[in-house]
Amino acid sequence: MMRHRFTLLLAGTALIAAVAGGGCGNGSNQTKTTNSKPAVRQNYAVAIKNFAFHPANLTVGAKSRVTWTNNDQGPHTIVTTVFNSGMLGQSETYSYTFIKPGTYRYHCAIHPYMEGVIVVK
Ligand SMILES: [Cu+2]
Repeated sequence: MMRHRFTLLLAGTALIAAVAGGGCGNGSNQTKTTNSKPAVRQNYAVAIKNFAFHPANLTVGAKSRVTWTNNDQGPHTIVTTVFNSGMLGQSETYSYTFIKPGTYRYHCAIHPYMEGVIVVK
């Protein structure tokens, strides 16, 4: 009679290559940048129409993405201290994800009287 022997591969001694750091005491000044691609929690839209932002005042939570759409024929821009959309032609959009809470006032560089504010909570 033939006996089938089942060989159990016991992975008991997985070789964990413990690459021991050379023990160079470099202190703990490493800065971790793990928020390069934050997850967007919510999306908001701001329309640009008749030389105004609609809504001009918008309150969002942190990590919200706001998308501006230019519904005018002429170009507009959205300029804040943290970003500049550049020229937006008709039907063009610009999106920005707000990470840090704060009050972000913006305007159109071409028409400075066009103003808006995003409050990030
Ligand atoms: Cu404008």
